[in-house]
Amino acid sequence: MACHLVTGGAGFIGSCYVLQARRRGVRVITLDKLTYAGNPDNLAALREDPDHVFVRGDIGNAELVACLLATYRPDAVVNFAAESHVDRSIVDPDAFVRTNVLGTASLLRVVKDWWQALPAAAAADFRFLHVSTDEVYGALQPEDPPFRETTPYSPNSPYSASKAASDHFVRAFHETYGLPVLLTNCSNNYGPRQFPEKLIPLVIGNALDRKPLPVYGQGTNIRDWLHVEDHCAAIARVLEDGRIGRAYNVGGRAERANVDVVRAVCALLDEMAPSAAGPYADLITFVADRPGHDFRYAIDCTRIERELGWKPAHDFASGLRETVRWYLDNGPWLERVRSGEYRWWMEANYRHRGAGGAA
Ligand code: NAD
Ligand code: TDX
Repeated sequence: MACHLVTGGAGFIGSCYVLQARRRGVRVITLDKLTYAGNPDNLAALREDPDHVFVRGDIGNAELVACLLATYRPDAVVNFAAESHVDRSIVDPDAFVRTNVLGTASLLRVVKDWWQALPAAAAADFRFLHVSTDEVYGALQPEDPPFRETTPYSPNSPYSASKAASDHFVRAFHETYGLPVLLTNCSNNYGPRQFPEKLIPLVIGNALDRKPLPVYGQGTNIRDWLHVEDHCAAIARVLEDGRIGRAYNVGGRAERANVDVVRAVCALLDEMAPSAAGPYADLITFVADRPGHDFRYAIDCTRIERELGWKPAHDFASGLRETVRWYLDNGPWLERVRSGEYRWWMEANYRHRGAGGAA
């Protein structure tokens, strides 16, 4: 039975990957620190599953990682663990350096030491897949072609700078030690179980509470949206047949201006959870912009389509509808993650923006 060590598997994308991998019959060891964004509820379906092991811990804990590798002898390490929110990286960049840069570098070193001691056949079959982002490429203007794997890195936020640094370490471990690495650079994900600091679930939660829906700047910034299930299917394809040392861009070919995404969410809520107080779009509030806000991201995913035959299965309209439905059907999940630390974050990020208190 194949076995994957999945870091950050209690987060939004990692949990989707873990659930998919278990459906494919892969044994999974999840290593997750359970930061504010990590949520064991995301893996509740696997509580009785003997082929899923959950370990709470830090990717930067070399002893723990070495012990997990020696105990479970995984065929692949899939590294999702990261601080992932751009606005938080503006408030506290150090945390991003600790996990995304130092944590990834430590993980690579421990994996490399273990991999070098494997018998030849196991060493040849092993893969280290690092999950990265399109944000490492910087920002596009409206007329620019989408990011390709050859686009030079030009990160603008502490978050994207830390992800770019981690990507460079991954490449360096391949060039220097021959570690069989793969990278994926993905666009904005959406879908069930996304922490509600990110645009789509934040808007759903605030709308249901009749709170302001904070849109940064003019709402004209563009993101390329990909359903999380499609992202995880792409990672599985890259692990199976990706060329060692290569990066694969993954995107949804679904560019949308932020304000249009927020309006689309409002229209779905008007239909599925109508409010006597009026249309949800009345709550849209333009607030102070994100410093250094990248204008546009767009992914050219020709390489993964041509080489590996991957294509997204969801279109944005139906994927968004299904996502809104999930949040409406999972009120207790949303309420639990919006208690505690979340309240502090909403106060810290939105009070000074002039939204009249978005939380
Ligand atoms: P998330 O914030 O929802 O989850 C991150 C997970 O990592 C959490 O479970 C957290 O507890 C865990 N974690 C954090 N620090 C850790 C550490 N030091 N050791 C072990 N676990 C730790 O993030 P996400 O949206 O699921 O993103 C997952 C990965 O995908 C990240 O690497 C991110 O950069 C990348 N990515 C995200 C998107 C997106 O749109 N969300 C797009 C492209 C790439
Ligand atoms: O309240 C908000 N209002 C708003 O207008 C928030 C939280 C966001 N925005 C804007 C900023 C972005 O242009 O919406 C867009 C999407 O914002 P986020 O959901 O914070 O995502 P983004 O900054 O684009 O980064 C995401 O995609 C790439 C993920 O968080 C990253 O982890 C991933 O690497």
